[in-house]
Amino acid sequence: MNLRKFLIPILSLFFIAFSCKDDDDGDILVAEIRDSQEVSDENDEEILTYLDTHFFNYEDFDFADASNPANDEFIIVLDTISAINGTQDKTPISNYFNQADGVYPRLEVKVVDIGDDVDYNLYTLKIREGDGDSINPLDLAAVLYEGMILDGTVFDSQVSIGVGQPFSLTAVGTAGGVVSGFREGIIEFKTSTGYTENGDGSLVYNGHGIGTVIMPSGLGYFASPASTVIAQYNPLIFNLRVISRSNTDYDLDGVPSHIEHPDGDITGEEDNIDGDLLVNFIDNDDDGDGVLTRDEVQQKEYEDDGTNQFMTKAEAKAYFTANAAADEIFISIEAELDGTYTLHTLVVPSTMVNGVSVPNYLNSDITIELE
Ligand SMILES: [Ca+2]
Ligand SMILES: [Ca+2]
Ligand SMILES: [Ca+2]
Ligand SMILES: [Ca+2]
Repeated sequence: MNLRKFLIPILSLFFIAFSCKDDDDGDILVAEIRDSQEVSDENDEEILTYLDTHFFNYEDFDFADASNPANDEFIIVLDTISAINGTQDKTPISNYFNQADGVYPRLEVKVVDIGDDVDYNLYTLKIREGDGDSINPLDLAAVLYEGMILDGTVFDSQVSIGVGQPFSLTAVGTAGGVVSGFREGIIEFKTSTGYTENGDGSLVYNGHGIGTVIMPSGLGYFASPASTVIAQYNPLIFNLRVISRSNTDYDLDGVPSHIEHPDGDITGEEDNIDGDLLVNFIDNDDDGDGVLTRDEVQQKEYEDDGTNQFMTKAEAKAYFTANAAADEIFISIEAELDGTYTLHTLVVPSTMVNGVSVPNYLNSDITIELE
């Protein structure tokens, strides 16, 4: 299963609006889409109540040593605090608000703006942030997850990285994309550091981010649920294990998208250097100087250290660390079919402008074309 079928079908909003007929006189009744702010406020109340009345299986996780390999097999289980099922002495999730820096578990709330003038509260329960790489909203991400509504009914889950992964985190609400709350939750975590193979062919990921994200319907499916389990305006919960990330390069200029937008947003002047209609990560000439970005940088690849082929990712990474030029940045390490690895880098020449080093592909005064 994957999230592709849980996209926000924008067109269906219009379909719903015209699909209800009045049997009496044949007039078309328009099923009104509710006000986003009103629903957001209502959802926030529901979520806060949930956080006060639910706990997770914190006794199964070693918080004293988060990197303990035993934690790599931890699966989050959420349940209701109640006398009936004998869990009235459990600690509610809401207790983990306002933890001191670095103390886990921790419950965080961030305000997400999706451009409709509503401030959506997204709640993230971090059990372990993750020991691997940070994730940028423009990345692809591979994630294990379980999606449910507040009463605990599961509408989707993925327990192994397979078909449909990794997700494009950028393509919100379009083919291959995810709901915006899913993306905004994922980027709060870091990836695994690797994996170990069990004898039976299954994998255990190591050091991955583990947690739960709870979102109002405005960051989920709002009025157009993509599953019969989900009602209109239902908040959503995703239990997450964040496994890996990979680069995108939507404008094929050789510069990975996450480097073109290190802060992940596309709202600042720095996100559209030449001020045209295209933000940097979809603009093949970022500074508008007539020289394509791919000609102002130089893509390089290494298959060996000068003598021996790279037989592990670690070898290729170590070679980069020891040998990269000052203006050379790491792009990726690619596994080849013959079991070796290829290191991809990018040379990004820069020029000092008012005491600041600016890449030439972002500086229209410099038009040097590289080989
Ligand atoms: Ca690019
Ligand atoms: Ca531009
Ligand atoms: Ca240029
Ligand atoms: Ca330039």
